[in-house]
Amino acid sequence: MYNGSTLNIRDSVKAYLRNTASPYAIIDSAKTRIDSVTFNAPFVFKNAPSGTYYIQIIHRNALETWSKNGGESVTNGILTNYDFTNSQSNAYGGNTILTGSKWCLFSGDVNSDGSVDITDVVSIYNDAVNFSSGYLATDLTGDETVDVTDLLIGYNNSTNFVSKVTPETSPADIIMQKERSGVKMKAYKEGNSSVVPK
Ligand SMILES: [Ca+2]
Ligand SMILES: [Ca+2]
Repeated sequence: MYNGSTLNIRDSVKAYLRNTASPYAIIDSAKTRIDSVTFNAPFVFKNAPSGTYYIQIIHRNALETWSKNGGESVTNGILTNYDFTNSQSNAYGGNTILTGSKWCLFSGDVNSDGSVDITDVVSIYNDAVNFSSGYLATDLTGDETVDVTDLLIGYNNSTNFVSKVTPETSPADIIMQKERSGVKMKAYKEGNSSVVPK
């Protein structure tokens, strides 16, 4: 959505407050819109007692991303601002990508399964060839049309086997996820449509 200076759309984003200890229970949630110029997404958590939590970010086509290791201090009923953009280390596992001067969430997890892989790319491709438009998960750039620009972003992230890194994922999970993405990519290239719909 970031075009190097602003966001193409004031898009809605959801945040969950998660306990900092396993099993990282969900304590509260809030929804807001990200300002396209200031990149602020002010959240107010009304239910959670003040304390230290992970902030988990969910967006229609961004990769699920959590705040940095250790959790953040959140006060009940008070605006919470957390900046992912100024440092890679503000995302759990450093799982963000530098675009211009901003650290951005990875884009392209169209089906919200925690990784950007060929399944997402095929969805974007299908909407691109149909000239789909509107508020769609496959519109990665946020310009309300699905075209080759969206496809390239998704494709690049899929070839890098981008997948979520959270307190719930172990290094072994990440390796497994990358292997699964690789197997799906290989099957797709071999024309095995039972693994990946065409
Ligand atoms: Ca996906
Ligand atoms: Ca687009």
